[in-house]
Parts: sequence; structure tokens; C-alpha cells
Amino acid sequence: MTTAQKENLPGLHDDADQSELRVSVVIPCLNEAENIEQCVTAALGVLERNGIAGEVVVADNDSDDGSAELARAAGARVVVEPRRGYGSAYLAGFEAARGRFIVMGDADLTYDFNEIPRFLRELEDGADMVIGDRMKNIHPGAMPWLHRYVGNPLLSGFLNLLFRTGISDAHCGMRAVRRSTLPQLALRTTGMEFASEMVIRAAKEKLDIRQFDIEYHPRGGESKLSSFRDGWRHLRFLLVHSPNHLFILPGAVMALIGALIAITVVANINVFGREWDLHALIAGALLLIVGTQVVALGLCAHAYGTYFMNERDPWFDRMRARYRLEHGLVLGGLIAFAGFVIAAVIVIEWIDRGFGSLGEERLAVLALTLVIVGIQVFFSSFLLSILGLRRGDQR
Ligand SMILES: Nc1nc2c(ncn2[C@@H]2O[C@H](COP(=O)(O)OP(=O)(O)OP(=O)(O)O)[C@@H](O)[C@H]2O)c(=O)[nH]1
Ligand SMILES: [Mg+2]
Repeated sequence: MTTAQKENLPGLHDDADQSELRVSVVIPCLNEAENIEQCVTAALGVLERNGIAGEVVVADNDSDDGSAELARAAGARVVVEPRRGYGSAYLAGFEAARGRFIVMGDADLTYDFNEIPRFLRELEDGADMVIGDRMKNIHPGAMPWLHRYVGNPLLSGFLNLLFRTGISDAHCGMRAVRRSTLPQLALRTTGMEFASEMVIRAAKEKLDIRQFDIEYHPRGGESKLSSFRDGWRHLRFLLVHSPNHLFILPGAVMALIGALIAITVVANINVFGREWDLHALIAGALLLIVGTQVVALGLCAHAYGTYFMNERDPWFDRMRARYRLEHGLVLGGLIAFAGFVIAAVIVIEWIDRGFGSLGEERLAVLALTLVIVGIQVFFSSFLLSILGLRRGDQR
């Protein structure tokens, strides 16, 4: 490469005298004998042509088709990770990588390694993570209809609805990351959901994430992706990392609707031109009880995330600062007490009637609901407090 050529690539000169490599191209590989040689050669060629001090690390998932030997022969450093999974392979590759920057790409010829300098330029410019966007440049036959129009848009859309990352193609496999950010990202998932985890963790840590359009080519060899199993693993990951959407929101909506129905029935309010009675009240009670339970589970999930997983959620932090164990105990106690009072009124009336027949079903359901909800709030408050014990965060 001439000096003039190097000057056209800001930030990519004078690597030879640095003890640290500028880039590690990490390629995960599971039985990719058809492609791996070509991928490694392409990546090494790009580094050489652009004068970038770097290495190619192939994270082999214990392939049984000779992929590791082929990769080694082509000039890659090979690390073997016997535990299967896209995430497992990458975690092993990251551990072995020595470059200041890491560029990631599949071992299937879908991505063009000539894009490496472009990814590096963004990182040199200050980005912490750079992600390709395949969706506008998918070559014919590169992505099945189901993934192109359903799986990828739905999963990326849902991911952004929950985590607001602003990344259009959150599952693109060609990306780059500053290696020094890895401890902060604390990635741990082992399967395809690793792609989601990287983006979500980076967004939660407020890292500088950038994206640009790249081309997506048809794959060589057999795909390792299982549409439904891997799609579900992404979805499951998104849900379990967002207690607000999994528990708090649906729980609060159920409890609110339940409470409104209960008030309407007990206060004899006319809605839609008729009065609502016992059956509606039973449905309302069910929603109120289940909703309370789901919200309580969500609070415990938040507490677990905060105390054991170093998660931060501004809403939960505000709640923690405002309310203590005793607030929950008093609230739960008062709700249950109200239920017992109503139950006592019914019993007194029954005694009054000389233990005769009673027609207080509506009040009885109300009393039962209040007692259950009160007890739930009371004991959930204790559980929340227990979850904070270890870190001395008990409130
Ligand atoms: N799915 C999967 N991929 C692995 C595993 N270990 C390594 N890989 C590599 O991870 C990369 C991604 O897998 P692909 O089969 O290309 O999945 P994909 O890119 O989502 O789907 P395609 O569009 O069909 O390529 C490939 O380079 C695989 O060889 C594993 O256990 N499971
Ligand atoms: Mg692929």
C-alpha cells in the first residue's frame, strides 16, 4: 500500500510499531468447511492491503468437518469452544482476541470483509460499537422471505420498542466493537440471542452505537440458523430483560381494569345502559388479584436485576428511593384489614338475621378480593426486602 493510499484511511496508519494489534477479526465457525478458508483469506487480505496490523481469530465450535484445520492453514488463529452456540463461539473468540478493535463476521461468505476499514473508521472516530444494516441490500437468495419480511423486522421492531436502541437491523452479524468496552457489556448468552444481547447491553450502557448499510450475499454451505428456535431465543431474551413490559405493564393494566369493574359493580354504576352484577364482579376480582400478583413478580424481577445483575432502571430506582418495606406492610395490612371489616359486617348481619339466609355475595367477593390482595402486597414486600439483603440494600 502506498503512503497516499494510507492517507485516505484516517486512523489506519503506522500500526507496525504498536505492540497492541489494531484489530482482531473474529469469525465464529460451526462446520463451515466450504467457506472458512475463503473467509480467512479474504479478511487477512483486507488487513494486508490496507496496512492494518491485525489478526484473524476463528472461534470454532468443535466442528467435525475439518473447518479448524482449514482455518489454521489459511492463516487464522483458531480457538476451539466445545460448548455449542453462536454466543459461546463469540465469547471464546473475544477472550482470545488481542486487537484494540474487534470486527465480527460469519464464516459463510454472506458478509464482505472489504468493509472492515469502514467499520474501523467509525471506531477510530469515537464509536464504541458499529453495526451493519443489511435490509436495503439483500442479494437475491441471501435471506428467506420469512426472515426478511417477518422475523428480522418484527424482532428488531420489538427490540426497539422495549429498549429504544435506534438500531434498524439489530441481528446483523457483521459488526465491530471496541475491545475495552467488553467488560462493561458483560455479555453472557450462548446462542443466537447474543446478537440481541450485544445491542441491548450497549444501549443500556449508553455507548455510542453507529450503523451503516452493507450488502448481504447468499450463503455458502448449510445455514446453522433454526428460524423458530433461534427466533424464540431472541424473543425470550428481550422479554426476560424487560420486567416493565413482561410484568409491570400487563399486571398494572389487569389490576386497573379489575378495580374499575369492582367499583362499577359495588357502586351500582350504570355502564352501557345496564347494571353489572356478580359475574362481572368475579371477573373484576380475578383481574385485580392476578394483576397484583403479576406486578409483585415484576417488582421482584426488578430487584433481582438491580441487586444481582447490576441492571439499572430509573423507574425502579425511584420507587426504591421513595418506598421502604414498612410502606408495603402498612399498605398490604390496610387493604387486608378493609377486607376483614367487610367480612365482619356480613357476619354481623348474618347474626342479626338469626343465622338465616344471606344475600351478600357481592360484598363477600369484595372482601375476599381485598384480603387476598392485601396479603399478596404484605408478603411480596417482605420478599422484595429479602432480595435486597445480600448487598445491604434492604429497604
Ligand atoms: N447457529 C450457530 N452458528 C454457529 C454456532 N457456532 C458457530 N456458529 C457460526 O455462527 C455464524 C452464524 O450462523 P449462520 O448459520 O450463518 O446464521 P445466520 O447468519 O443467522 O443465518 P444465515 O443467513 O443462514 O447465514 C456462522 O458463521 C456459524 O458457523 C452454533 O452453535 N450455532
Ligand atoms: Mg450467516
